Amino acid sequence: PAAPTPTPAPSQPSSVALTQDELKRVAAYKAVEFVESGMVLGLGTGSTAKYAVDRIGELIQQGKLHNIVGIPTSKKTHDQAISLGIPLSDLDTHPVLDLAIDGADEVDPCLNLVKGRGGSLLREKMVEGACRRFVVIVDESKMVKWLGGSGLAMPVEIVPFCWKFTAERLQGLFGEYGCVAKLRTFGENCEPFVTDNANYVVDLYFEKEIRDLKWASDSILRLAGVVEHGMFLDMATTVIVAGELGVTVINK
Ligand code: ABF
Repeated sequence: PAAPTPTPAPSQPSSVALTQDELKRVAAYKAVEFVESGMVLGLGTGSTAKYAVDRIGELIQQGKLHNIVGIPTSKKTHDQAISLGIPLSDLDTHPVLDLAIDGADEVDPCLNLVKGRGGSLLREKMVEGACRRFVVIVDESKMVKWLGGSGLAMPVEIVPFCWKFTAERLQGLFGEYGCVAKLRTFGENCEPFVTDNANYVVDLYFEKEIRDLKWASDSILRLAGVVEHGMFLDMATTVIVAGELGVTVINK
């Protein structure tokens, strides 16, 4: 993709540093400018996407957007959208979406993504894989040289049955990349984190870059026990990055 120059964030004096939350909001509001009345919209999950969903709800309430149908990517976003009065549907009824807006955990220079640190990767991949345009909204901290390069997790959703076996096989696949696989847990008792689809998540950590992402994707998906992974390859059509110098819109 081309490397456009950022446009200054609206109504912000250049000397005032925006917080990370404010950057997320700036990116989200910019993405909502692409929303038009009558669209079927994929509604993302996470703290950045939340701003976009709030904004869509606000524009509907103000009568500035009409006949919107939202398809949420998680139970949490479903509840948020309901509370805002956004009409909802599902992929069975609307198998093709006009636009989806969602956050990401990492974006590489080719606009490949890591998603799913929020735990909603399966529904996100189903919904965002069904849309004509997928707009990703991030603050500049999410931009990486290579997927996994932030040192944070690459999530894989797996079935709970014999999860250790699946985690070990995942780790084994990427031995030469210094991969460590950890079951995602929460709370003092380290209970397994359970997704909206009643599955577990194994987080993969890499020491070295995997250059052949297609091979990595195919290898993970071939393992019985794996439901889906958080690499979103060649799916984003636009990435909106909010940073200290302003907002950059990168089109694929
Ligand atoms: C979702 O929210 C996920 O795919 C990703 O894990 C996360 C990003 O969260 P945040 O916007 O809170 O950083 O889009």
